[in-house]
Amino acid sequence: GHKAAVLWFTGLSGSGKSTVANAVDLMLFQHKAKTYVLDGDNVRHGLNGDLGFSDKDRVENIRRVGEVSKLFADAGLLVSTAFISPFVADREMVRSQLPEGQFIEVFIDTPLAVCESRDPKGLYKKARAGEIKNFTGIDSAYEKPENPEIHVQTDQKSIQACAQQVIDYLKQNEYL
Ligand code: GGZ
Repeated sequence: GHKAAVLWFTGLSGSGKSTVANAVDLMLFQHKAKTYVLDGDNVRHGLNGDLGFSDKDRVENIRRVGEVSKLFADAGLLVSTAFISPFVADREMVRSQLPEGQFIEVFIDTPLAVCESRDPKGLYKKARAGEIKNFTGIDSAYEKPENPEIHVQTDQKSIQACAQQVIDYLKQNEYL
C-alpha cells in the first residue's frame, strides 16, 4: 500500500519535469501504486485549453491543476504534476488546500543555460528572437522554491537517478 500525495514538480521549460515525473511514475507502477501524471500534454489542450501564458492565465492554470490534483489525492492516488508553476504564492496556495503532508514540492533545478542548450522544441530560440513573448526565464519570472521537499539537479545525474531520489524520499517518509 501507499499514502495519497501530490508530487508537485516545478522548474523551467526544458528542465526535465515531465521526463523525471514519468520516470517516477513508472517506478511507482512497479511498486503497484495507483498513480496519475498531470502535465501540459493532458491538461493544457483540454481542461485548460482556454488559457495562455500571461501571469493571470498561469495563476488560473495552477489553480485548476491544484483542484484536480486534490481530487485525485482524495481518491487515494499518488499524483505527479509537471507544470512550470513559476510563482511561489500559487504553489503555496495548492499546498494549503491539501491535507497536511500531501503536498511534496519537487524542484527540478536545472540552470537556465542548460535548459536553453537543450531547447527540445526550439522555444528558447524563438523567445530570444522575440517571436514568443512572456517566456519563462527570458521575459517572464520564475520564482525558485525556498524550501522544496526534494531538490533535483538533472545536470548532475541521470534521469533514473533523479527519479530514484524521489522514490527514496517517498520511502524514507513512509508514503511508499
Ligand atoms: C513558458 C511556454 C510558453 C511561455 C509555451 N512560457 O517545454 P514545454 O513548452 O513543453 O513546456 C512549456 C509549457 C509550459 O506550460 P505550463 O502549463 O507548465 O506553464 S505554467 O505552469 O507557467 O502555467 C513550453 C510551453 O508550455 N510554452 N509558451 N510563454 N512555457
